Amino acid sequence: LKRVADDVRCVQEEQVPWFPRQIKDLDRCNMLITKFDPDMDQEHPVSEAARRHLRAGLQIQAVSVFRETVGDPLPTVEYTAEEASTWRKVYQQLRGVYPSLACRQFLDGLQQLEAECGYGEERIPQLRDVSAFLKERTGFQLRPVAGLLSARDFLASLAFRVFQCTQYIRHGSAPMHSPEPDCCHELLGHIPMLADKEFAQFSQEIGLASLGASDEDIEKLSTLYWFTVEFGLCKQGGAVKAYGAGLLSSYGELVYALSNEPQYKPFDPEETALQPYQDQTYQPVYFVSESFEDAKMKLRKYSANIKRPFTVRYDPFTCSVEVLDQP
Ligand code: HBI
Ligand code: FE
Repeated sequence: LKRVADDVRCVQEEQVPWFPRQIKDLDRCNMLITKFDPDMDQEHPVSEAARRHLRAGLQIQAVSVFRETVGDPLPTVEYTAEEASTWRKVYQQLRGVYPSLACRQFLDGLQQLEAECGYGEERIPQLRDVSAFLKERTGFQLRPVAGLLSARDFLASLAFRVFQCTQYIRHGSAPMHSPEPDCCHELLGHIPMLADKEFAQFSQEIGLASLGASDEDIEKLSTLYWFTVEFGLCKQGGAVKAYGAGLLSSYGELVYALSNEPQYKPFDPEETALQPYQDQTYQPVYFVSESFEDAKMKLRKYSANIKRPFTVRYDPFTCSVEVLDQP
């Protein structure tokens, strides 16, 4: 009888997609989705330097597969004068509108980064310094990545407070737009928010909810991620402010999102998870949270309803995920 029970158990376990249990398992979470091929796309030219970084990124990734841990020092990149000038343009333009359009948590984070981590228009911050800064604030660390990852791999890393981060910069001919994540998007959009404790926990919880989830649930979590972490708005002091990285790293969409044009809906995970989205132009609809705390509570409730034959618990002492059978 016991053998039969064991067999049944094995069959059940096989239905669960593989997921990382320890932080070093993230070296296997590196499935790149190449939506954008710099050699094919005429509309979004990539500078020779960016191409070099893309290639370097790919090498970094190939090397990291064989590394024991994600904690190795991040490579330092020497950016060209043209790249530094792109950064300056992006920084100057966005910095000017942040005080009126970005949420308080973002402004606090950015101010700390400017005071303590070399943020400014003069140079592109190095991921190594930024990672050390974040580690002290919220326990998040960065890992270099060569481009868009599969949603499953990207979300899984968040469960371990690891943020997979591109290191190359967008082409200088279109400083206000990038079809793929680049370091302007990561450093200006994501990093200041990841320095906030509440937001860091919110991000980790999306990651934990994704571990071993079905493809369908990954799709929903990915959509939730899109409308919160990337394009989220929240209420603050009687006004609506931006906290999404896709907004905070794109001048045009940031201004548009906080104008009267787009439609607003209250953030409700059940509904938000089903909202179709596209990544080619501005969003027609944005979801507004009452506060981060509110978004986090709602997401937690949503995650608890995702059907998995087990529950996961993160152990910060060992940086690993404990898997507990559902009673
Ligand atoms: N990959 N490198 C990278 N950066 C992201 O921000 C990212 C990703 N893959 C998927 C993704 N974001 C989201 O669209 C969600 O699907 C998780
Ligand atoms: Fe992003």
